[in-house]
Amino acid sequence: MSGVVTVNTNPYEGQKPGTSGLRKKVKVFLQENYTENFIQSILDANKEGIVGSTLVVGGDGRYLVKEVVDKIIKITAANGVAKLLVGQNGILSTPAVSCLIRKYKTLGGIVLTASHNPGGINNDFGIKFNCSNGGPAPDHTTNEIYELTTKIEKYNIVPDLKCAIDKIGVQSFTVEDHQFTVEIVDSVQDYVDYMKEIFDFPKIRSLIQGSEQRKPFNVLIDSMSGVTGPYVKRIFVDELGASENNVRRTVPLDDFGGAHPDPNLTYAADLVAAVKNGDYDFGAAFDGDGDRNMIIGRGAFFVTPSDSLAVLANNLQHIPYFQKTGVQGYARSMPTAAAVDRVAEKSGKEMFEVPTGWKYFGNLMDAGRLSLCGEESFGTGSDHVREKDGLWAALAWLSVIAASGQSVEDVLRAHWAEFGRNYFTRYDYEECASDPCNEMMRVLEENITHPGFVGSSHSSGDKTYVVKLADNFSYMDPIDRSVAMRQGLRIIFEDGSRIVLRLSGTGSSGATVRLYIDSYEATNVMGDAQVMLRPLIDVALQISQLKKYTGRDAPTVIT
Ligand code: VG1
Ligand code: CO
Repeated sequence: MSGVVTVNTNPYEGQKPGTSGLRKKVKVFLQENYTENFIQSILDANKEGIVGSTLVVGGDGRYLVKEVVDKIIKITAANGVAKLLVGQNGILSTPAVSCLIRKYKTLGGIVLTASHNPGGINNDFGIKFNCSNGGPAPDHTTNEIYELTTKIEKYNIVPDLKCAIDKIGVQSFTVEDHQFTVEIVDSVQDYVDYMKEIFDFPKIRSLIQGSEQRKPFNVLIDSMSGVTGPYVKRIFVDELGASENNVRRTVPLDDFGGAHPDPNLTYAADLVAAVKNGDYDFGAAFDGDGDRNMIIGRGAFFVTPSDSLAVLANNLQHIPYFQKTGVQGYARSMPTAAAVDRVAEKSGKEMFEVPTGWKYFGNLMDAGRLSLCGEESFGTGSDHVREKDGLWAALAWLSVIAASGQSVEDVLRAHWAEFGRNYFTRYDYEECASDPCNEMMRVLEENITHPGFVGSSHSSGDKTYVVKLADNFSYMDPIDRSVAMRQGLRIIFEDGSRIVLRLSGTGSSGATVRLYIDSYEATNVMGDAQVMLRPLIDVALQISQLKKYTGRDAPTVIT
């Protein structure tokens, strides 16, 4: 029998969850009681349901995950939780956590990840709470958690409870007068079973292996040393018959091999090079926790996430899951280009525009109004879970290709020919000084909301843009009527082109400025996005005075 100890503690400043959980440097989490305070606050925010509940716990394998899993086991035991489902060695991808919460109908889950942020002792760690629908906690819950962290005085822990998280199976403990059970589960099994229900695996298998009519479709799948490695091996190699040469970086490393586990053209440049120079038909990469995806075709033809969403929206009939459930509406985050809106219009489906962050999609899915959604930040997913899902997106693309018989590039060309093209680019200025960036946003908001800004003209080269609307985006959730204010500055021009600026809410230090640019062309669809958008980028840099405030001549990452 183990005893509960109540430990006195003091609040830490700054435990406010951002776009997706609390993310800080590992060394911040290592401060005395820092992590304990936050976990106790998560449990306290769920006070009503916590005693006797079941929770899912897992993370992306980064530095500190195992230690924090151990703390969570000891703290939840002391707070009356009845059972934990923990991924073996603490490993669970973010979509797999969502899958487990929903399948086993638990109260929620705790996800240990800083997602696409680098890992290792000198980099980032993160903790996120997901609710019983499997999705990230909504703002009112994260605000409550934060409020609790500012006042916390004690936490409960069972310090001498010893649980082996490397052994699959059930371990039971008597904690004072209650039973506490930890079930260590295979990290991938439930998720893989679910993917086999959603997709036609035999069909994707025959695409990859080839058939009498078609030569093998050669894929290169890159886990970027993140959590998806074991999932990729099980799905692509064991189930779909790809070879070991078709997968790379599939061993999760606690520092992601020193790389930035973010699947974009900059941080996944070596995948892009391998596909460009090799005989590959398809490349995909996922981020540290497995919720993001990047899709490229033969010759490293790049599919923007906004286009990816639109193409999938237009092709859901090829996926068995949607044949069963039907397709309700679509949604995208505000900065995401509006390509999917055109598909919604054609098919007469509802279309929603929500703030940045996956938590804003959950209510719409729970209400049965949303089937497919995405963000420009390499996030795509459906109502099969309540997180974006990188592997799901790759399997969805392979389903479309298996059905159409076309290459990735041909699928896109056909899409643009039918719908026109939303050219899109995003400039990230990472780790700038915070104060000048805040000042830039303040001044910009003042300028663009000033009477007279609407109707003003802005020129670069031979292009002139006239402002139609400018604001700081706010959103009212159609289901619970909650309001999210100040979600990004947007300037919309008369021809429909857009400039959006916001500060990142996932960084762990300094400020990251994100500048999003998009513009629609009905017929001129084969241009180079950077060339097509250059005048609009120049206008954005003029209006925002970004160079002056950040001191940066060029962005860190261009997508
Ligand atoms: C970024 C993206 C956002 C995404 C979030 C979490 O947020 O822009 O679209 O939902 O990361 O993704 P921000 O606030 O830094 O712009 V993940 O894969 O890091 O959980
Ligand atoms: Co992620």
